[in-house]
Amino acid sequence: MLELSIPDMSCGHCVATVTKAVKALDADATVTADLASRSVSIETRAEPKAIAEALAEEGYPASPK
Ligand SMILES: [Cu+2]
Repeated sequence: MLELSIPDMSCGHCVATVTKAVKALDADATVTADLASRSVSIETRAEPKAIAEALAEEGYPASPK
């Protein structure tokens, strides 16, 4: 389980974009977002580094919690 802090994730649209970026790497990934704390829990087999790069590319820099 990957726990990331994504400070720029501020609404449902952001969550959708973040989720889509993760699923593009791993269609079977489970993304659980918590807007209040601007964080996500990701269940995936993709490399954490690849996830972080994909999110940064979408405009949502993430850092480990
Ligand atoms: Cu948003």
